[in-house]
Amino acid sequence: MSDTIFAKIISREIPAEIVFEDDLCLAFHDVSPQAPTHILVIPKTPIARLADTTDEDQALLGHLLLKTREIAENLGFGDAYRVVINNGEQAGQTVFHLHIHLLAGRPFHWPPG
Ligand code: DGP
Repeated sequence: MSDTIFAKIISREIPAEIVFEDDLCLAFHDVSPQAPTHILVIPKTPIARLADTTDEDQALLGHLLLKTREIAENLGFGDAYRVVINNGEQAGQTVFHLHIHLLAGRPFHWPPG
């Protein structure tokens, strides 16, 4: 867990285009964007999946969502954006460090597929 690609981004072992950072989280552009704007918001603490969180993570999870909202607003997408968490391999998760996808800048459809 501690040597995922995202842990290396947190420790600056590999570069990323960072848009926000505080004590609890880091946000940076996705290297393989699925929309004109595609940001990943991650906790600095190494949690592999949403499924691994507990009631003790309530404040952290709230913080991540509120920062996601703030980042969307700061980028000018306050009215239309999509927030996604892939949990587990079968749901499309490829990096096992919890992350929120913030996607914006194009229309989104439902169901997401
Ligand atoms: P997921 O499939 O939900 O686990 O999303 C992982 C995302 O991480 C995927 O959209 C691509 C992105 N990603 C993978 N490796 C890197 C990297 O080295 N740098 C950045 N910025 N994003 C990465």
